[in-house]
Amino acid sequence: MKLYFAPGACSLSPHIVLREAGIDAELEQVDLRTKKTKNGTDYTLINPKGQVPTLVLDNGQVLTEGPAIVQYLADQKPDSGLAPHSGTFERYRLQEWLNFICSEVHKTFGALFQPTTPEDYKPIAKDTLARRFAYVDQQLSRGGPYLMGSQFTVADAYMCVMCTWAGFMKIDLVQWPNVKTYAERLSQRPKIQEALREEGLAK
Ligand SMILES: N[C@@H](CCC(=O)N[C@@H](CS)C(=O)NCC(=O)O)C(=O)O
Repeated sequence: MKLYFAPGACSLSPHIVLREAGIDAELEQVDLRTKKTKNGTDYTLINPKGQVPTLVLDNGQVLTEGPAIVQYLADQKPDSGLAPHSGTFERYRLQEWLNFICSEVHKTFGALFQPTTPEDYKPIAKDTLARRFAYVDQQLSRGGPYLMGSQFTVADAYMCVMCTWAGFMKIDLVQWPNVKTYAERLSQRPKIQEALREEGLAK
């Protein structure tokens, strides 16, 4: 299978999951500005949305949308613990987290990365993000050390990317001590370090 990614983008989440699951996959970089892949292919022919991540399976199926991709990958290695088994209540809990991260955190950050976002909107987006991180902080204070409790799951891979983006946007996680400790814990995971190195985000 092949994962299309852009360094440091949300595609880092399935990249981490591939490594945590021990799945061998080819990675191809996409230039999100020109919509060309590293080998010069028009990326919109692969994913008409022009967004990363995209997973292309060996049978030719194309899967887009990060939360769907990470669950697909986790289900290839059901004993990895990366996702609770389908049909269990815990699986819906995982989906609750993935949806929260996608729609409430990821997409709010998205506006800050967009050069066309009016300056006036940026403090509003940062204020929304502060409330979202405060929620994560509160949840971690009640359980942890991971979002789903004792087990690292694909939701943590996704949230790890959001913590990285907080750094890019100079949002200091120290305001949310549980999130800060959590982000540090994630950054110690060897597979996360490997993925960050591969994308040029760490030495
Ligand atoms: N709904 C998609 C959104 C993916 C997304 O926002 N990707 C960004 C990078 S983090 C992107 O490709 N942006 C370029 C664009 O929208 O043209 C998902 O959850 O996978």
